[in-house]
Amino acid sequence: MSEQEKKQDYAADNIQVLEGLEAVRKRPAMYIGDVGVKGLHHLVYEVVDNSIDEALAGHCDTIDVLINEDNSITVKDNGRGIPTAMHTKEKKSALEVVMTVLHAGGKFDKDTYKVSGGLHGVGVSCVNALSSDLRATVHRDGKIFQQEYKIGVPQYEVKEIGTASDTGTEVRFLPDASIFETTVYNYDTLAARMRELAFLNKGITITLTDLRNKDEEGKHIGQTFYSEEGLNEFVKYLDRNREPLLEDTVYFEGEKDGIPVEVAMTYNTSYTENIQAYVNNINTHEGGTHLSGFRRGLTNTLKKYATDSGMLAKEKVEIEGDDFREGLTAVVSVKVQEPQFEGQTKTKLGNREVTAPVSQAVSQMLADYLEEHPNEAKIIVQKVILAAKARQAARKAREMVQRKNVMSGSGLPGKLADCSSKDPAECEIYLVEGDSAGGTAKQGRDRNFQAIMPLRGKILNVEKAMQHKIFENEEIKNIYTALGVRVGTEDDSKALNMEKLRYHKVIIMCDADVDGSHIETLILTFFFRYMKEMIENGYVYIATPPLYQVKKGAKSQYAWDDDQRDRLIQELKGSGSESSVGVQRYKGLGEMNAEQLWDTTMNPEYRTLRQVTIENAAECDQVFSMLMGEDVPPRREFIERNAKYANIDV
Ligand code: 0RA
Repeated sequence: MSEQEKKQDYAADNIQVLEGLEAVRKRPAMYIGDVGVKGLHHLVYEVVDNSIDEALAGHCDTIDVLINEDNSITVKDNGRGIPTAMHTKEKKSALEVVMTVLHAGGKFDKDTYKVSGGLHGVGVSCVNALSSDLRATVHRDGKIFQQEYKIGVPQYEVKEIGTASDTGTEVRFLPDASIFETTVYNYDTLAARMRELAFLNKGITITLTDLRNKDEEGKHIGQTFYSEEGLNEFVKYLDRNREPLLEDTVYFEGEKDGIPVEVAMTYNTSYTENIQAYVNNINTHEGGTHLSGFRRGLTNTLKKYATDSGMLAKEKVEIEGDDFREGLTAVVSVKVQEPQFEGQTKTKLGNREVTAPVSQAVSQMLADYLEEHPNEAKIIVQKVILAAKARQAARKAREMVQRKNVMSGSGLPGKLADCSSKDPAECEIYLVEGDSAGGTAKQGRDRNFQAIMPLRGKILNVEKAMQHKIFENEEIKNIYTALGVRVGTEDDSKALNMEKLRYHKVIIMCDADVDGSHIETLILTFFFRYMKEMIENGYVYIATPPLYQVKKGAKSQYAWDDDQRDRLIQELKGSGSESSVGVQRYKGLGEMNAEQLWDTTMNPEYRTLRQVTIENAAECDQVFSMLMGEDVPPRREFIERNAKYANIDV
């Protein structure tokens, strides 16, 4: 082949490649979920996952992630380096194939156990397609190789640029600003994921460095994540603000029926259950077969132990699966070759063959533990019995709520000002802090589709209360009744039955001050613990009332932050007439009249609603337990430092 022909051939191949990557650019959301903040961060996870795979194959122990000054990202590992030899079929360097062909990532190394991979498992070529610039550098065979790309298109053939005494891969990419709504990376979001990955894959050192900012001493912000004990430490980390019931965590690691299973669990004094289940390093929010396996193993083993111990007969209580999970914190992590993801958000594991191995692993680890720790075993059984008694009381309270619904007239709470529409898809309910603001909202609303329900003062802190107290609480009963939802479905006694849900937007509207933010957190905690499905379906929102009104004569405008306020003041000052500029700081919703509240906060044409999402479930649980739990000092510090929620992305 002549040089000329070679060039043409190369170009022809590239056209094919382009077709694949063009599809990614046309419909990016199909490949990475969305083009918002989430998708932007997903790019990093996708690249890091490749290095994690290399580490899981035993060839790499360090991964460095840098947020560069221009918001580009560098991911560097000390693995074998992506192969650079000519790929015979594709007639180009293997590196180029990996970087430019969709799903080509794992092709070259069939023997390694490849199970990592982002939720969408799309590979690094996707990241390449969505980057305005990307540079891959490989240290391998004593040499340094490099290739650069623009929106996935190679700018030159893979070239040798020097010699190397080490091996590894470095990928630096700049997300395409014409694709992503935002291109600014959030350090805390990346840190939470890197920490999680370090716990899930013990022995790997992951560093994160933010080169955009320096601290007072002129040093860049950064952290190193490393876990010697894996899930054992993960569980301790999740429970770091809770009071432990057991001294140690119960731990299992091994392979069952060819499926790697790792489990760690412990009990604390709280009433909440916190089980995080992972498949191939992905948090499966919706659970699935591995979680069923965990529950089965836990229930069977504890039930047998409790029965054999004679403690159950003495207390005359019937225990159920739920009772074993009060105050339980656990992490289950399995690796599955071909995971089937199902469910609303594709985070529910469907593979049937996974249940038995996990159940066996849990049974074995727990049976061993109980036998070796009779004192702790007794503490656990006592806790379970207490939970069973509380559950019976809670059921009675809950049945009262639901029976009342069926019996009395409309069955709706007296405080609810309902809307006229009965189509849930267009209906909204505002949960408003206080009766006075509730009154204003009732006057200001569009009654066709907006319902208002005032909540009195602080609602119950569900993090600290036992279950039956929660279902006896007036405000909480009102929320259930107004929404039209019930607890318990056919296959899960704790799941939320949303068949009769009356509104697809639940909007929490609180004062924009410290108290308001606390009440907002209380309500969110309640939704997170008892109506998580509402959040997962994207039905929960937070209203954003303005902080200031800037006035001059008859002209008035609103500002949501100090910068905006200052700009408005300048604008109005510059606008001719004699009268002076006045600024009003809204301390509460009550200071606005009905019209102002409608204009700024309730009118769908102008308002900004922040949708509540669960970004990082493990971290989220911790944030709520810290904000609302027993341990007051860290809560105060957290609220003072940061009135919003670290990982509940609103
Ligand atoms: C396939 C084969 C080999 C290495 C890799 C993939 C590899 C990929 C990535 C992605 C990021 N870091 C990586 N490190 C390695 C090597 C096969 C061999 O050397 O025999």
